[in-house]
Parts: sequence; C-alpha cells; structure tokens
Amino acid sequence: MFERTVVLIKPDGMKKRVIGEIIARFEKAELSIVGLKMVQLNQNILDQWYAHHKDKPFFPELSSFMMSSPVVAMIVAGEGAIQKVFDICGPTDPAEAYPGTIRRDFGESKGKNVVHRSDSLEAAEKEIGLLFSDDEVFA
Ligand code: FUP
Repeated sequence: MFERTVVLIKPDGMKKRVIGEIIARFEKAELSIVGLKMVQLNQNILDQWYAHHKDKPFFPELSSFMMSSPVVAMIVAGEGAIQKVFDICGPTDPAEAYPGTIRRDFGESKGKNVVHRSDSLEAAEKEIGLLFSDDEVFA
C-alpha cells in the first residue's frame, strides 16, 4: 500500500550534521520525500505530538530536548513506507538496534535517538496536519 510517514531529525541529529545521510537512506530504499522543511517545535505542538506520553516522567525532558534547536521535518512516501521507515530507523533504544540502522549508527540513548518516525498511518496523518499546510505536501 502507498503510505506516507513523518520523520523528524531531532536536535541531536541536527548537531551531528547527518541530515543528508538520513535522507539518502530513505531514498536508497526507493522511498520519496514529498514534504521537507526546518521547524522550531514549541510546547503546544509537542503536547499534541506526544499526547500519549504527556503523563510519562520523561515528557518534560523530552519536550525541552525537542525544542532545543530547530529540527528537519519530512514526509516520506512510498509502498509500505511506515514499515520501511521503521526498519531503516531501528527501535527506540539505539542499544537494541541493528548496526546499519539510523538509531544504532548515530543515536546515543532512548532520548537522543536522532529521528522520530510515525508509529502508524493514523499517527502520520495527525503529524502531517500538525506541521505541514496543504501547499507544502506534494503527494
Ligand atoms: P518512538 O516511537 O521510537 O519514537 O518511541 P516512543 O513513542 O516510545 O517515545 C517517544 C520519545 O520519547 C522517544 F523518541 C524518546 C522519548 N523516550 C524517552 O526519553 N525515554 C523513554 O523511556 C521512552 C521514550
């Protein structure tokens, strides 16, 4: 199924200067970038983005980290994009990820794990709505 998913390059990824490397991995997997920009996240967006984590003890730290620098936001699209992007990024904890995944190769911890990717089609559509206007989306 043709799907869209949202990837954020988090502040730790921005600092490591791996934007190009990350995009290249998606493109090499036959996925397309159909929306791309830099964004400064704020608390209002993060409250909605991480609504399912709002009561978790790590939420305040997660929020302040996500606002600590601008991030790159992109919409990655293609056949089976949700699963493909999951596989390319690896699991939340870089220590549990396979070598060759973005999180294993560049991540440091569950918090500093370089990228966000949508959990599901529903999450992707919600995230696209939070960050992109209609004229910024090209598929
Ligand atoms: P993921 O879907 O892999 O981004 O992971 P989650 O939705 O479970 O978590 C969202 C973010 O919360 C992670 F990217 C980092 C942060 N987090 C922590 O900082 N500590 C934790 O124990 C779990 C998640």
